[in-house]
Amino acid sequence: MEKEITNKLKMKGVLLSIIMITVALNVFAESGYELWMRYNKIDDKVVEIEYKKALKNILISSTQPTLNAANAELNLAITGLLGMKPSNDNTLVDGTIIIGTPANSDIIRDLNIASDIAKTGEEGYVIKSTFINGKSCTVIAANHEIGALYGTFHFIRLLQTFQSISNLNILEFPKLKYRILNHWDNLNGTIERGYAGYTLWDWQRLPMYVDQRMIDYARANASVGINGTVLNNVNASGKSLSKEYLIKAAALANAFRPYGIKVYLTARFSAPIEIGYLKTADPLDSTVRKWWKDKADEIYSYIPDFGGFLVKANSEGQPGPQDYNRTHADGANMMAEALAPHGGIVMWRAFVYENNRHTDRAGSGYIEFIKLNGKFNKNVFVQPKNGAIDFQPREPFHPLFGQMPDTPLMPEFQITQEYLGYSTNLVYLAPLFKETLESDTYTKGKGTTVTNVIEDYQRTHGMSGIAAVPNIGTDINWTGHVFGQANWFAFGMLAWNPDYTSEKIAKDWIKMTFSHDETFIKVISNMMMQSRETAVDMRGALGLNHIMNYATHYGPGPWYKNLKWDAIEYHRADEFGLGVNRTATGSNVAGQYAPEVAKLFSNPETCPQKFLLYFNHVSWDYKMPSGRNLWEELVYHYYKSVEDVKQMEKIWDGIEKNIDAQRFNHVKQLLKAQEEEAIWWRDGSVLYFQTFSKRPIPAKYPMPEHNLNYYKQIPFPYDWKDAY
Ligand code: BDP
Repeated sequence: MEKEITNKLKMKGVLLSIIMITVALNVFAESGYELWMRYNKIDDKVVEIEYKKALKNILISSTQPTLNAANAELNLAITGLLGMKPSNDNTLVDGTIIIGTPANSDIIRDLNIASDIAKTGEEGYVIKSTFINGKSCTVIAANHEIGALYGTFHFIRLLQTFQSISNLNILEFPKLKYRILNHWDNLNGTIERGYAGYTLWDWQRLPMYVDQRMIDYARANASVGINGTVLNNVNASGKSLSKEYLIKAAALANAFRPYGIKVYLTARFSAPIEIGYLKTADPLDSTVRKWWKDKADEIYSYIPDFGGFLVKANSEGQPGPQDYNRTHADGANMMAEALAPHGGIVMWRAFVYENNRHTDRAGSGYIEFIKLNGKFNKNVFVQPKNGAIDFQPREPFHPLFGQMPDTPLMPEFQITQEYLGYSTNLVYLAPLFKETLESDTYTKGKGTTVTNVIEDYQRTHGMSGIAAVPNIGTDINWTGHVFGQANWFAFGMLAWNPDYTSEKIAKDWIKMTFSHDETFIKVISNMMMQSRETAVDMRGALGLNHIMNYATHYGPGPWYKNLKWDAIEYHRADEFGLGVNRTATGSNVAGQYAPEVAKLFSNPETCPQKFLLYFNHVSWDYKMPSGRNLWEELVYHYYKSVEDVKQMEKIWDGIEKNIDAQRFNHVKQLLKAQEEEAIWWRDGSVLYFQTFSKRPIPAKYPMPEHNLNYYKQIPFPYDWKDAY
């Protein structure tokens, strides 16, 4: 009996310690909700000592809401990072951080930094280490409060990445004026091509209830300088412009305002008919024009700093001015006129193509818009996607960049991974964004990059901008895949300054999100940098694109055929070879680029390998620089992608000790799913293209386990459209 009791007690002891261990582990478990604004206690003594001296007191010059937000954020950061709450009073002590503008702070006004501040414009800032009355201080100063908030976030980033803050002399301002997220959120709560849950906007409880999550969303955006958000899908419902929804949108605008984020809406072109009960939406009809003017006035009565409209017109079935034989410019200018008195802008999308077969979709946007250069009102942006087809894993830059000098262009990127394995796949997108931004358009001679082109509109038109479709939803970690957060972060950083490097952004993000361990940073940033190439290899290297499953855009579908759309138009495989002839002997999309670029792309010998099959139909025997022929090269890339995903899994297994179990397991499971998708793509695609090439898969590779039919029939894991 006694023995039994002892045993029971022993068991209890074991149980208790198991429970204690679990509790201890859970303390470190992290959901990812904090994003990169994760202010965990610093574990480096040297850094901690420096920071403790420099971060004793925060002095803000007024209680204006944006400065309050800066104050609250810095308090939160210091308290978390140092485990010590700073004081918040007007006494100058050693280690005071002063945040404000010359207009509301005597201290800042009296400092000799007016000329520096003057250089920072509407949203920039200065961060300076200095002595005031013999006390060592850090000053975060700007022309406007929003600059001070951005400066505060920059300062916090320095702390999170363990930079020295004892001798700061920073002057920053954004390179682009409009830095916008285009949410594809529907009023029913779903998100088009969103893979991280449902919409953040709680239409049911707005405007009475504004969740804390709205503030955290605004903090995250402000921390990387994003200054605008389009709330609703480009495939819009007219209802978004009804009074009922405008009042709700106004509540969001109020929540975002202190963080410098303006609200925009997608305007459905036929809204005057649907919610205004007019007979027409003809942009040259005076009643329609008046309707938009009145609508704009109404919107501004609820949201005084409303940003403007985003419009998808005459594209994929959306209504537009061409329904009335008017041009895109007619449509855009009508809306621009309504918004102009209030300072609003129109972002008119150039993503248009005929849904017919036998036209090369890659050329449609250019054909439609090039003739409209200079025909738009002053407050209109034309918005092409980064590439001419869609948000593919890899496309050359859109030919409109550099060729519409008289109409500002605002490129649109996709952060959500519509064609990149959703939030199941680890794909770091900064290299994709940079690839477009750094492309040489040659439109004003060699070295006219897309970045130069879009930045230059600031000089010529007083406006410049960049936009992206985000990957944000109601998932606890916001983006579904914790690594998806890096893409939101990277877009913001590049929107602020397109010259930042992908490596630097990745490394900062890793430090802020995971760990300061040097080996960890090195292996994980290398893995991230490689991940985009892997994503491309997986889905068709060498310039292939748009050969995914037609309906879901997940998994392979180079075999797809229906009445409107055949995948073969995107790859043109035949017995001779592979690739789409877009040179002068084909659809001549290459000819839409500057002559130097057209020449480069039109010759397989000079065309960058990564775009080879985008522009050229090339023989299966074509000798690639690697010494392999085209068939072998294609097979090589498909096989490499699977190996690379396995390598990512190995790397991830190796860092288990560096991070919490929750995020470790989260990524581990997703990498496994990514491996399965890579095998599906590889085996399905190789077997399919083999039916044309009639060449063997080199014997060194493992053969596909099943026949082609098997891969064609693998069902998509979950198709939301069918899931009612
Ligand atoms: C395509 C998407 C579609 C979007 C469209 C767009 O498949 O859902 O509505 O782009 O950007 O990539 O308008």
